Amino acid sequence: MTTAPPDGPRPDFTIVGAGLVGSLLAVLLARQGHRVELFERRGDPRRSGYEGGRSINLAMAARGLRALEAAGLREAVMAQAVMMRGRMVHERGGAVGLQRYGRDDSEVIWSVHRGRLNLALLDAAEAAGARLHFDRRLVEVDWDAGSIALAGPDGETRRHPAGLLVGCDGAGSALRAAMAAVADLGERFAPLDHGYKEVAIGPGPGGSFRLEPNALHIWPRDAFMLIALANIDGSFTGTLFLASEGEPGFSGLTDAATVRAFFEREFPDATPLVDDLEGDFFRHPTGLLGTLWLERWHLAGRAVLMGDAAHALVPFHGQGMNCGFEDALAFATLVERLGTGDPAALFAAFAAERKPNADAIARMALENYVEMRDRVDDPDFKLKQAIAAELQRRHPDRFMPRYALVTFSALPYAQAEARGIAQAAILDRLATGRADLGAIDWSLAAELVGRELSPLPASAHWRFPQALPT
Ligand code: FAD
Ligand code: E1W
Repeated sequence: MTTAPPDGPRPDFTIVGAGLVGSLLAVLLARQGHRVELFERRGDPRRSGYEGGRSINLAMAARGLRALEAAGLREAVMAQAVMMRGRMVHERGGAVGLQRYGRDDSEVIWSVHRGRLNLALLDAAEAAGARLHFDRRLVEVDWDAGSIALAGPDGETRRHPAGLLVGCDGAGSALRAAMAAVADLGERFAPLDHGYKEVAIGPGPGGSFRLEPNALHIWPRDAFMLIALANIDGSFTGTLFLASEGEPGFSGLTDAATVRAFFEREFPDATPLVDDLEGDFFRHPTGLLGTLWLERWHLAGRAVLMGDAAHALVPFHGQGMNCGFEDALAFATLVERLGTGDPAALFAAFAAERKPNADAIARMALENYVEMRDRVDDPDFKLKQAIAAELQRRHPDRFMPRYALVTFSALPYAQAEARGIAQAAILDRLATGRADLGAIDWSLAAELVGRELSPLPASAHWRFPQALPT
């Protein structure tokens, strides 16, 4: 229920949600000179701190960095990032090995602190002239009046005149719900039967790292897995991905002794590094995972969705934020090109460009879960990876591993997916019945690559200039 008439002038853009995507979009649009207002449900993290002081980190890849660069923030973010050269796989038997992600240090990803990244983006948005409103939760849109209602922490609701509405309010988007009340968005949420839990690994003596810092650690265990990413202070954030029900599952991990026994049995080398396993396990909520599919992202020139609000993904490719940042950059680029005179056309152009790509990364992220859990330590997988590396060396103009296309390049995700399918068929054909690289028929390989793969476009070869490693 609204209590007062709308206050304040009507902005050009009203962004709902000042998370990673909303705050980046505010920077990009405000820098173009647009009047931007940003409404965020939570308090200002610059005053109240973020996420209860927990360190949560994310893998930043080329697409994310490219968007940050456009916002003038690449250097500031990279100064606090930890380089990850590959996945460090901790096998059941205790064997540990680094599998490089790319060919060299121009093909790496970066562990960044979510809270600090958000702060940097909020500061930049304000500096660019965006108006930020915290403790303002979108509760209602009056489509006829063109106003929104926002609830404060005291429960009081205020109305504001809305500009073009952009929903960056995450997977549980309130703007999406308000749009769905007046139009069929073709929404479908496909829950994953697995959830996640974060556990903290503290720094060693003198801020040292108790695991190799420059890697993404993975303990793949077929039906579940643990991962850990480094923070610059020597700590790591670990995340357990596990079935919600069944054995083993979160539903069975109900007391301290069971949790400890599970960790000690499954992750004997990691468990002693978790300082307060039981505390973390029972204090931190179990996160839910799933894929959100929408047929429509926009409402007749009034409102548009992006980031998780439009396409929540499962996290197994580390691309949710990267994709959301790419959305924000694509939208800002279209605003620059088309202007705001015909918002329906602007929103339609945005959805036409981005939706096929978001759909593609959503599918690839789902596939990667299976790969991560039970393929990274499998001999057939390793042979195919080795063949792929050799094919790239022999045919760099046509063959690039799908992981590299997704993670290091700016090739649209849909094209990365399509090329990945063609490449997988070639790898299948070459690897079948072969035990090692020495047995591969390289002339057949050359023929298949020439026939099945067109030359890669320039966007696939795009790389960042080497940044300073931490
Ligand atoms: P959010 O970050 O969810 O931000 C939404 C914002 O909107 C929040 O600030 C929220 O408070 C606000 N909000 C919500 N409702 C309202 C309302 N009614 N009114 C006003 N404000 C509102 N991505 C990667 O690229 N790399 C990774 O390594 C990676 N790892 C991940 C690991 C896990 C376990 C998970 C779950 C996700 C991971 N992701 C990763 C995905 C990434 O977290 C998301 O894609 C990203 O946070 C999406 O940003 P967003 O701004 O769209 O949404
Ligand atoms: C990355 C949460 C998260 C983030 C990630 C990745 C994974 C598994 C997860 C995918 C990957 C970086 N991945 N890593 N190794 N092989 N594939 O590349 O971000 Cl669970």
